[in-house]
Amino acid sequence: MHDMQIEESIRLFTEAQELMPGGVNSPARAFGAVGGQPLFIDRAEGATMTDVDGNRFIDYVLSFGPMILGHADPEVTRALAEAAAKGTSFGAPSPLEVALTQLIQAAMPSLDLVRLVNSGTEATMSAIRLARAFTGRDKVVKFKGNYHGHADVLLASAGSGVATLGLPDSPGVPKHAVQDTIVLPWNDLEAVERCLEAHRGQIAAIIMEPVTGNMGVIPPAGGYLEGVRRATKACDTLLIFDEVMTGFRVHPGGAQALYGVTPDITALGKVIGGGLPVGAYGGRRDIMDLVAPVGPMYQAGTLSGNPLAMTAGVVTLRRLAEPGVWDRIAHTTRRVEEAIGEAARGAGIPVQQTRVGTMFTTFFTDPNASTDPGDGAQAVMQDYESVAACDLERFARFFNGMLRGGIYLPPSQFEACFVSAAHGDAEVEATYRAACETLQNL
Ligand code: KE4
Repeated sequence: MHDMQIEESIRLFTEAQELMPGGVNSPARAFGAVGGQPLFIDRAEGATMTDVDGNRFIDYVLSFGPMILGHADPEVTRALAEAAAKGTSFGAPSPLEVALTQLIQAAMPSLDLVRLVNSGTEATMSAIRLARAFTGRDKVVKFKGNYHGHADVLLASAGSGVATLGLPDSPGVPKHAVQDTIVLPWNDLEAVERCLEAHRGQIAAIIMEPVTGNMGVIPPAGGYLEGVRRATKACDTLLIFDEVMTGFRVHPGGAQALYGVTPDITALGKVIGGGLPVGAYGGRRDIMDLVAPVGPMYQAGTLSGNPLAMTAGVVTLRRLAEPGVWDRIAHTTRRVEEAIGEAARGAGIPVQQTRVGTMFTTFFTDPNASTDPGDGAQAVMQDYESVAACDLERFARFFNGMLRGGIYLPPSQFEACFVSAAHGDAEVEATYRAACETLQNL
């Protein structure tokens, strides 16, 4: 394992810390949970990123999901250059917004109408406002370990960066902003049923990551999504799927296609912008008709639907819709998971692996540890507590060993790994070798 030379990153990080809080523009990049300092990236191409000191990495962060075709995809890059030459923002509608929305609806027919915005946070914040407007109710339910961006109403026991930073309720979020936000354990249908009963007629919506990514990848327990759908329908509470991460990642049609459960509203982001700032929310026409200018629910945005993000999104979604493209990425994802699993077994390191579609996580916990004394049942990663109980120190050593081995993983046990169309045999092999070297010296 070569020791990396990161002098230029060190110099830049020193400068950056005098300019930006923590020297980063998102805490998820801060390496807070793994030690060391963030590396400053100079360029990225295909499955790789190269930092300012010339260190090259196979990338499984992929901008925390968006870069599903790989970095600097030639077709995306060419299309962006052509689009930029035609103007970058009009403050007026463009045909590209129609094209992207058609591609979203083709993949997710439950979105009768779609509103494009500029981030996943905007998408989920607007979805909550819409649900409250439609139902006339104020209470919302979210789940511990689920992260939906940083809107006040949802920044309660969030996952992702907040969980990693151990700040379940962020300072600056006034009590009244979250007084109607109920936080339940995820993957616990009885908890949902009890809550809906206790607050009968008061809950506007339940919002969830249908497959979590912000406490690592955790699929829903069997029947969970169906049960939540049934329970919400029975009391006219809307179901919001936050598919900002799972959209086009767990299935070409998102978790709603994978599990056959249709939400009332869906939030999207990441992949649909192909690496440019984007978000979207959409759903049943009778609900979306409340959104201004058709209805009274106000939401707006200077750069919403801007031509560059639309261009990158259109090229990305069109490519994903080509026969075999998405399946090949999912196949490579399975091979990467198998490679890491084989290396862990070879090193005698207990891990629990999860994978759904093109995203996966390696949890540093003993899969043979019983969840109930005496029954020897496998420890199943099912909720926030099971992730928080992982050996986070061992994860940090794994992260740093893989980094030295040329593999760039998300710097937290509470994040998901992503694979792209640009990852192939060479990347799987290199990942296997780095995992063997790292895990044997863990
Ligand atoms: P953005 O506002 O970051 O575009 O999206 C917020 C969001 C909403 N919903 C889900 C399910 C999400 O995963 C996210 C953002 N994900 C994090 C990664 N865990 C983005 C990384 C970061 O915050 O830097």
